[in-house]
Amino acid sequence: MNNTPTNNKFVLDWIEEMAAMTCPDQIVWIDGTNEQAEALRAEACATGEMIKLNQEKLPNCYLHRTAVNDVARVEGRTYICTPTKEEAGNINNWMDPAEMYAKLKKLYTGSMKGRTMYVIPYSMGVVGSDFAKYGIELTDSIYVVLNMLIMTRVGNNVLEALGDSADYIKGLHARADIDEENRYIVHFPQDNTIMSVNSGYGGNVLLGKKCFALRIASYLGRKEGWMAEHMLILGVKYPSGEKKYVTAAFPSACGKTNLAMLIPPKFLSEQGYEVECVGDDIAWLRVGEDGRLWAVNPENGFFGVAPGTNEKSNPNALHTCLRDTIFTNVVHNTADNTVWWEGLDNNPPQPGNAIDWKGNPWDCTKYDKKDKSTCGAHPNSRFTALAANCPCISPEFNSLKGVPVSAIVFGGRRAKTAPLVYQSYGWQHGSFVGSIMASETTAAAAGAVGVVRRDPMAMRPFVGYNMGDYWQHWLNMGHKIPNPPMIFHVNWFRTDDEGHFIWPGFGDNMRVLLWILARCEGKVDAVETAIGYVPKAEDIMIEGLEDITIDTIRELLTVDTQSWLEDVANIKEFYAQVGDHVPATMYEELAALEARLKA
Ligand code: GTP
Ligand code: SPV
Ligand code: MN
Repeated sequence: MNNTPTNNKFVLDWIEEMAAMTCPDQIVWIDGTNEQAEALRAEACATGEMIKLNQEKLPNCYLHRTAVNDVARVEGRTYICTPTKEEAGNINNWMDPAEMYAKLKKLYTGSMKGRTMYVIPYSMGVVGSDFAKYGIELTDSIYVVLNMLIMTRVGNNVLEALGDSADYIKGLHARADIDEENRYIVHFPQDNTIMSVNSGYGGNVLLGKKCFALRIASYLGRKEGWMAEHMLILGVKYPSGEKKYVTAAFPSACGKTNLAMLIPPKFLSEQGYEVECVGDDIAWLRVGEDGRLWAVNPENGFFGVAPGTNEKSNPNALHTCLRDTIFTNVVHNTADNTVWWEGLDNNPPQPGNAIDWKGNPWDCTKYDKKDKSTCGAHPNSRFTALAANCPCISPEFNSLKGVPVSAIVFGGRRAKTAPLVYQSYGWQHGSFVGSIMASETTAAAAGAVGVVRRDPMAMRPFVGYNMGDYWQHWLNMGHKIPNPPMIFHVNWFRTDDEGHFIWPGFGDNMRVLLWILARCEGKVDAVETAIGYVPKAEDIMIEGLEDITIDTIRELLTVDTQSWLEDVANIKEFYAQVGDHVPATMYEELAALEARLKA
């Protein structure tokens, strides 16, 4: 290779090896400049890979449609290839590394013939900061390049920071035939390597995101004494100007982006309360010199769920994606060359002016909420937008040391069991609360929607090693943080007998955040129950809420012993499935919970 922007032998040798296997016509280094990105956008529009949208209404915005069989992460085809199956554990798919390399080699061989291999040097975290980790993704997809330019920090400065070190994560992505039967998303944690083939969708192919920043990073974090978590990071600004930071782990499509950018209810905004967004999906957490836990968001943008995003639910997200954004699998409004999705507004583009996510004419009058096949936008359609464009982005977004965490919040979609909010007894019990998290499944992953499944710490699909060892790592971290955050659990999704959400959610979740932070400061009392501390109903502010009385709050806070005992039975099954590596401490916590429920 001539004229390479680095002389790093580890990088050059690896690229040469991958190119020898995949046989691209040419290799192009991505330098992070806008000129290069512009040329790639033009090329993608010329080939039909992207559609340039109305540049007055949506400057620098584009639309992309994936293959119909390629619309979400595929957990069944995601592998952790550690030398032994035990290291990957029972929750991950595993295959012997040698066997997997051999299988992949067949799929990659010649896969880039007639195509270009792009070399993307990127950083997770601010380049040069203590938190930053570097990666290089090789891909034959312009869509991936343009998404990575938004989602990560890309450019020659990454290569400069890497110097001649071998300490980077290798990622190889080839679209191949987008063949579902041969789709693989594979991690080799011991080799710092990620290999993805036969997909062109989000989390399967933007290798800095779930593959690196969670699966590989969680493995590194355990080895190096830090944590990589599926968490948003937000700052609450008080009228006094003081700021407190909260991280929250909810499973995919359960409200992280929404909570991270929330706008407080009017009566609180008027008093001067504000929320600032540091991150909406991933947090890397380290113990600071001051004995507190500090968080950074390693990403540079948001890959957010489009449906349901509107001026009322999440105005900040909506404003973030009005420019410099790539939309994936939403409706194309051909009347004015803009985009639309279910839940944006009540004015869907009319028949004749609407193309659905599959690229077919779409008739909004045939839309039936209960029949997903009538959707114009895919339920997991997304926007890729720059964090810097978010109206409420935190001034600490680019901070080198991150932000100090006061509270960690777990949560999921539970129609019945979990109350609106409860507080754990401390780090150990809080880790247990994380381990027993459960949620009804969503469209963010392929498979059935609405089935309750256990999703510990919202990390079930993202832990790069044995789940039991991951829980032990949580417990161990507790001993290393002299001043640990308090740990809570929330549920915005409790339903009434007709199946409607009882809690208004979205901006009104601020009311729960304020209770959480008041608990951290010891400023408010609570009621002790079998599962933890629950608020006194009068301590959740209901000012300005229509249809919500103190009795509604009481209902939202009830802990139903019978359904919790059923949950305990289900947790036992899940722990047995996780297997031998479940820490004894977790079983002790489970026994203690059961005893309290039966008392
Ligand atoms: P990933 O990007 O997949 O990790 O998802 P996420 O956790 O960031 O979820 P997001 O904020 O995009 O929300 C997903 C869905 O949950 C959207 O349809 C939202 O409208 C809905 N949602 C978010 N917050 C709330 C809430 O407080 N109440 C209710 N009822 N729905 C919510
Ligand atoms: C998630 O599924 O949690 C996402 C979207 O954030 S993806 O990047 O596809 O994983
Ligand atoms: Mn996510």
